[in-house]
Amino acid sequence: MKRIFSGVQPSGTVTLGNYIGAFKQFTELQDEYDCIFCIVDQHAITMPQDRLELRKNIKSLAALYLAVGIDPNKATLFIQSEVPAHAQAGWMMQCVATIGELERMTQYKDKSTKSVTVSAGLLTYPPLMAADILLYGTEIVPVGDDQKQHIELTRDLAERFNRKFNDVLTIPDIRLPKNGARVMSLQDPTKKMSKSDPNKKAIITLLDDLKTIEKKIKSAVTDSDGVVAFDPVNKPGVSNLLSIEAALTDATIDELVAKYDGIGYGDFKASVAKAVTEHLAPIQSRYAELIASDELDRILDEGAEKADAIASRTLKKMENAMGLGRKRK
Ligand code: ATP
Ligand code: LTN
Repeated sequence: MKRIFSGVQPSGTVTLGNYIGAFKQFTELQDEYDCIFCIVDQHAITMPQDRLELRKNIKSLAALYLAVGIDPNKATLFIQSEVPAHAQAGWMMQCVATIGELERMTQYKDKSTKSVTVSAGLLTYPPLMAADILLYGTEIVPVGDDQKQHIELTRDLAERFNRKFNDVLTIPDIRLPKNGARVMSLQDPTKKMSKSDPNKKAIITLLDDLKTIEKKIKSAVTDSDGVVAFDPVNKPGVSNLLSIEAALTDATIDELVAKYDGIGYGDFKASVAKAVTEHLAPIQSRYAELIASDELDRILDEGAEKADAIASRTLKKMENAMGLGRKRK
C-alpha cells in the first residue's frame, strides 16, 4: 500500500479552504492508501500563538479530522510535537537546505512582510515540513495549491540528501484536488482564504453556525455584470463560489454554469450557501459529540506511538548516512 502523509496547522479554526484543499482529499484517500495525518503544532509556533488558544486549537483540529470522516482504524492521526523525530530530522534538513532557497519561498515572503517581528522558524519552516514528509517514506502528499513550492523544495532536499550521503529517502509526489485547489477569500477573491485572516467575513470556518455561513456567502464580493460565468481572471468572486459548489457537490463547473444560466446573483448565492450548509451540518454534529468524549486522547496516544515507531527508524538511517553519533542498527 502506498504511503500518504499530510499535515494541517492548529493556527485557528479550519476553513472551507482547508476542507476542500486538504481534508476532503484525505477522506477520499484513506481506503486505498496507508495514510498518516498530522496536527503540525511545531509549524504553528513559527507565528505568535496564545498558549491556551493553541492547546484548544490542537484538540479542536483533532476532533475535526475525525468529524470530517477520518477513520482511526484506517489512518494514523497524531500531534507533531509528540514525536521527537520531527524536530531532530528537521534540524538535519535545515543543514541540507540553503538560506537562499528558503528566502525564495513565497509563504515566507508573504508572512514575513506582514509581521513586525519575524521568527527564525518562519524561515526554516520548509525543512521541518520536508522532515515531516520524508520520515514516513511518503509517496504522495495531498495538499492545496499554496503548498506546491514547499513540496518541490522537499523533493529537492531529499534528492540532495540521497546524493550527498546515502540513498535513504523516498521522493514524494504532490496531489492536488480537482476543484478548489485554491479557495479564495470571500471579501477579496484575489487572495486565498486563510485561517489566520483577521477579517472573519472573508472566511468560512467549519464551525461557523449555519446562519452565519449563509450571511457570509450572501455578502461575498462579486462583480457588477450579473452573469454567472466561470472566469477566474475577470470574475474571481463568482468563479470562487462556483468552484466551492463544484468541490462540495461533485458537479462539474460546466454543469453549474448551465444550472445558473439566466439566474441573478441573489439566487445564485443562496443556492451556493445551501450546498455549503447542507454539507457542513452533519460534520458539525459529529464534531460536537467528539469534542466532548474521551475517545480523542486515546486515538492521539495510539497515533503518536505508531508514528514514532516509523519515524525513529528513518531517523536512525538518516543519522547513519550523515555520520552523526555512533553507528547504530
Ligand atoms: P494559515 O492562515 O495559518 O497559514 P492556512 O489556512 O493557510 O493557515 P494550513 O494549515 O497552512 O492553512 O493548510 C492546511 C492545508 O489546507 C494545506 O494542505 C493547504 O494547502 C490547504 N489550504 C489552505 N488554504 C487553502 C485554500 N484557500 N484553498 C485550498 N486549500 C487550502
Ligand atoms: N506547511 C503546511 C502544513 C504542513 C504539511 C506538512 C503539509 C506541515 N507539514 C507535511 C503536508 C505535509 C501548510 O502550511 N499548509
